[in-house]
Amino acid sequence: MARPLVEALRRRPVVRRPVWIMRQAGRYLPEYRELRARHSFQDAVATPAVAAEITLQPIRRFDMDGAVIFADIMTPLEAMGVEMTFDPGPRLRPHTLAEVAALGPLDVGRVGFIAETIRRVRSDVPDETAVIGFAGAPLTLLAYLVEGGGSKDYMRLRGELRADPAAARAALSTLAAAMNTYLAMQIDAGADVVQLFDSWAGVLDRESFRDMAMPPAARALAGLEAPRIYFAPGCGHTLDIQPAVGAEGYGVDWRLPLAEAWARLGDVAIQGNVDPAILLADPDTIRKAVVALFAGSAGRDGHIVNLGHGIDRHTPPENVATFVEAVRA
Ligand code: 1CP
Repeated sequence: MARPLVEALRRRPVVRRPVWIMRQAGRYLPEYRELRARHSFQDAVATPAVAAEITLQPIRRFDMDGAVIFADIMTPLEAMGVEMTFDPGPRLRPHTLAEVAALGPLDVGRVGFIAETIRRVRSDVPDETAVIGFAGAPLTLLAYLVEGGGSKDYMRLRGELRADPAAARAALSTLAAAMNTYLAMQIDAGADVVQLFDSWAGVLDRESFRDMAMPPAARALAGLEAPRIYFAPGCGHTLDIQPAVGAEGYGVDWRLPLAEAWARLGDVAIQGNVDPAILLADPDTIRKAVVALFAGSAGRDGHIVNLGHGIDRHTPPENVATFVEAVRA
């Protein structure tokens, strides 16, 4: 049967405009916090019954059009031998570019729990709900590996890219090959759509983005047999060149109006772009933001409603309900 999220990515007319929210499975939900009190983040991800349950929590509450698998962009790197903890974001030993380039290929047997979670979710969600697999884009994964965790401005990463572009390309190419294998495995297991998160590529200038973020992202997405979304927040300055990564759809943040972002991207599907802060406001403000969003996509097929970045952990769940109801109305 036709899944609205898949149809929108193909830029076909939809029976209802699809909506889901990045980070919809997570800390703003009391039922998530309750489960996390009994399982560490990594145990929850590696236990398909728990990960599938967390994936389904927002679907049961809000009937989203997409169910994003509960895992982290760093999960496949653990299977490649990179040790880390979560507090709440990833913490690891800073790696050199040469160490990253030398990481082994991804052994899909070591991420079999992800395939099992996908199979469980696919069999439990309504037929019209799309299962969304995902991976981190090579540049963003390299950012965490080089810095040893999240960072304000990714200075160390940017310094390494400038100092040794050839070594950086080798590291990015190892990560691109591994993520391509990882995404193909998720599609084999039943993911209907995949998203590549390039969360920190926006720290790069336009030429570095074209040179260092886009080619490995294109390799990570190449040849996959499901519609693909590429999401690089903070990248208004690169929207016009992004379609060369070869995805069907592009996520955009809230910094530009949807119509302006779409004009820069051209003839592709678009996902976004409500400011997550809107969901901290009152119901009327939320409804008005949805009306404004729809006005910005007037007459074009290929819009997936989402926020411009992940949902804030302080968001009241009833505001998410108001948002989804406004989209459906
Ligand atoms: O319970 C907890 O304390 C763990 C918090 C948490 C959660 C719920 C982390 C640690 N990761 C996740 C799940 C997660 N991460 C999902 C699946 C659930 C869903 O989307 O509903 C996804 C798709 C991600 C992706 C992810 N992880 C991104 C890309 C999206 C984005 O926000 O740009 C990034 C950058 C990460 C790194 C990460 N992992 C966790 C945190 C808190 C962070 C970001 C903060 C940091 O860099 O320190």
